[in-house]
Amino acid sequence: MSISRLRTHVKITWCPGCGNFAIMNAFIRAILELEFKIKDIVVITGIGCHGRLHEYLRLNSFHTIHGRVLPLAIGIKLANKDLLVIGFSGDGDAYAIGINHFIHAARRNVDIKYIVHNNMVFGLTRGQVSPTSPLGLKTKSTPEGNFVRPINPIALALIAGATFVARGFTGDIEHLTTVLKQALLHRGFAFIDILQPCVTFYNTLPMLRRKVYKLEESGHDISNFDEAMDRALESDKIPIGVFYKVRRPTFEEQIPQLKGKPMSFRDIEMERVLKFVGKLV
Ligand SMILES: Cc1ncc(C[n+]2csc(CCOP(=O)(O)OP(=O)(O)O)c2C)c(N)n1
Ligand code: SF4
Ligand SMILES: [Mg+2]
Repeated sequence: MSISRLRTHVKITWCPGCGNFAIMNAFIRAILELEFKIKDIVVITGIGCHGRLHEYLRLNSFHTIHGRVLPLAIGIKLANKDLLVIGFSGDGDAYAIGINHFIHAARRNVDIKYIVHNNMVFGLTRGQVSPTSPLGLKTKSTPEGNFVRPINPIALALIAGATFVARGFTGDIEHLTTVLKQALLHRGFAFIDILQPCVTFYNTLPMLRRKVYKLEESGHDISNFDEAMDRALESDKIPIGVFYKVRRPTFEEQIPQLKGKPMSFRDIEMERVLKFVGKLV
């Protein structure tokens, strides 16, 4: 199957050169190379430039409100645990309004994949500061320079309990595809923060090209939590690749009621539902 089979005919409205193109192409390549059944995939997108992605993909999808990608993804996964559920957010979507969901999804180890397009600004609303904007960055909302320390999504995901934590870079599609494939194959909460330029409001590409290096070429042990945290806190250089991977029981595996057939394929026992509702009123 070629890349075009997974693309719709909807006209792409991203600015030419936007990092979103690389994320979409690497994602399609990962899906095709892993030969997943297309009918089993569900993509959820939030509000932001990244949130146009579902329109361009010929996949089951759900476009939700700003910051609520993870509640939707978790609900879909609990309703049908056989689906491959993949959420896409921007850095504003994920780390500002949606940050509570991020921490709890990681902590619970829900078996969903979470891909964050981190351009370090609010792109769609025309370039305001975001939780990952660096100190000093001048934006429309910080004309004197950002004075609030940025959060570190990789360290946060590790400390929250994510069982797969990685960073991608849109300047290296081959590498990004490999990282995405590993995330898609992981059983549990798989998180990838992807560094991408917003060429219109904050072009990070030259800086990123100077600073990134690949974890797998530096002897990093992905099973070692402390080592992963040390790498996550590096700032002079920017490591990309998988920081940490561990197998732990997923949220769904630990809920006895979810054993057996997916909930969405079960008959609804109306009598029991009414009895339960009756107890509440
Ligand atoms: C509840 C709510 N608050 C605020 C907004 C306005 N809004 C739309 S997109 C966005 C931020 C987009 O930034 P990001 O998530 O980083 O996505 P990007 O556009 O950079 O891909 C905001 C604040 C909204 N749509 N809904
Ligand atoms: S505004 Fe920025 S993030 Fe949005 S499409 Fe343009 S380059 Fe991409
Ligand atoms: Mg953004």
